[in-house]
Amino acid sequence: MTRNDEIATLLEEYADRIEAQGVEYKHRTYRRAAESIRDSPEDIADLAGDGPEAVQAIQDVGESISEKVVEAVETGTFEQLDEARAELPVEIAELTSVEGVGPKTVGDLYEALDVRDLDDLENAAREGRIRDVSGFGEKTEQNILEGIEFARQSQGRELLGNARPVGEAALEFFEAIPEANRCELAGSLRRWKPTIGDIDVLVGSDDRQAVIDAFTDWDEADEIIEAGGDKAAVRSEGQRVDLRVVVPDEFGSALQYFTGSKEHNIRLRNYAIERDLKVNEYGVFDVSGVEDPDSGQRVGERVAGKTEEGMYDALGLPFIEPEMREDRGEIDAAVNDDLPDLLAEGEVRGDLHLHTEWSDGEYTIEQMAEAADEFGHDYICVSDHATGPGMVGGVGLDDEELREQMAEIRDLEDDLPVTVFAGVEANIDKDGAISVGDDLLEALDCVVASPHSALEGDATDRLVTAIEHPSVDIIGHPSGRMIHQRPGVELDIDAVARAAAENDTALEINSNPHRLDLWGSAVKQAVEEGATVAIDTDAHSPPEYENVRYGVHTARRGWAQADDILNTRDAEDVREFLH
Ligand code: DGT
Ligand code: CA
Ligand code: CA
Ligand code: ZN
Repeated sequence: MTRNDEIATLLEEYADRIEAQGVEYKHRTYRRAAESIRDSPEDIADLAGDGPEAVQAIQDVGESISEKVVEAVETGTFEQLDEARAELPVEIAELTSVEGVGPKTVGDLYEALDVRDLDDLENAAREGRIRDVSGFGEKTEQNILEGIEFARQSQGRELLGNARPVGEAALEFFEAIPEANRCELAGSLRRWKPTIGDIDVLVGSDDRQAVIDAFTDWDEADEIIEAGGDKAAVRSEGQRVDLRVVVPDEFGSALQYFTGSKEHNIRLRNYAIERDLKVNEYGVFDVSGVEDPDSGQRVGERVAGKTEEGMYDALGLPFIEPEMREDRGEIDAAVNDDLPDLLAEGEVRGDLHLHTEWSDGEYTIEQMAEAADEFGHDYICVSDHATGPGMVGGVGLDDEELREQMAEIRDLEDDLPVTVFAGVEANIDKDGAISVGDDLLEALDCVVASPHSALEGDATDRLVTAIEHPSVDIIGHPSGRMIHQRPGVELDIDAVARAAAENDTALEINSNPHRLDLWGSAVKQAVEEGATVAIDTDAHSPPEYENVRYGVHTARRGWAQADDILNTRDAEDVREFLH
């Protein structure tokens, strides 16, 4: 976590705790301040060093919050937070990680049943005590039980968006060590899985000890879990980082082995055996005919191992990109020389789903357009929330406001550094209807329609209905899942993708690391059915444009090529698709 994240997290914890205690409104002020601090490019510790007034330069941070921030930067906490923790001694983060359990619920269940942590909550639900608390019922109790199971399953795995920066910091560290001859991320992080069990780093070196010693001295290592021989593990930002050091000559074979997936490696090994070759973390060996007289095992001449390309080449295969190594047919495709030419990071030219201060974003249309230009995009679509099912707290715009916004975009258009499509993120209701008037949908350049409510059960028909609406261009975050929070709706992806292909409606890969929706296997199905895919960030602030890489690598996990992706096209071709 950066310092800004740490401070924001403390303010959010405080907001949760006062909300749990029944304090109205004030918690929102804290949440807004937390969000601004998290998004601010200024280092909060630097500002705090100059005193509370300097901290107030950040949007939404007033006098009282600025003082708490200074105290938090100096001491790691602040007085009122400590008091709130003492008054309500519950594991608030753990409890609110359960879908459907918010701070209010935590407060109520603490008062009524002395629920303090996840175990208490689970016991209370299993014993049927929650249904008797005023305001709760049997259905809520059942939902809480399901939510607990989901929260527990996801415990211990980190979001890709949190793990990637830690892995990259480790990589940068090893790149600066003279004894490290080569280094790469491996494991699920190199395959860009949506969640990461641990971070694997591989270093090639002739001086293992020097590399391990340096690693245990790494500034970002908060705890040394183990160290010795050819491996070490430390904890950084709460995440386990596994290091393995191999001799440079075995770097390629070790990288291939430790990238996984295990399933890919097993299939590759079996493929090799049929060809009298043996694959392991030390290389590819030709074992045709050679038998060790003592052990009876076949040992052979080493034919590859220095590079990963050399490994696949020795097996007669083209290089298989890490994102594809999930045993989803990639070895057959390689054998048939039928591997896709995967989309690359630089090929995405615009972002078609983002928010401004008109709804729940924090920045103006101009600011988002300028930031997009700086990021390297040619176009954006402003897709603020419409009112309707799933929109709480007056976030969404009604049709009149959307018309005003469209007029403003038309007005600004010529002075903006990128093409700006006037759009909306409309809601798909439980029957598939769209929460904006048809004539307005028709007038807008781009309509993103997304599910935000009733996110359970099968929603295939509902999405197909939305896809068939003549004005809908993109289905945003199709399943509505939130990783670690809720599974989202069930979908027959093939049916959804077929409808999308037939109706020229794009399916989104939402690049927000909490969503990654659609995900790899679903993207693969969508692409096979001929659907067009849009990779969007759903940015609410400029730094979130950077998340597009998570979408790109998710697309690669789905075997997508540049032609499959709507926003690899130029602005004119996108406009034509939107028509
Ligand atoms: P994770 O950490 O749970 O997100 O997933 P991975 O894929 O990073 O798994 P991890 O860290 O346990 O191991 C890294 C890689 O090492 C894994 O992708 C493949 C390889 N590996 C580990 N254990 C085995 C094994 O028992 N058999 C084979 N063939 N490969 C293994
Ligand atoms: Ca791993
Ligand atoms: Ca590992
Ligand atoms: Zn949305």
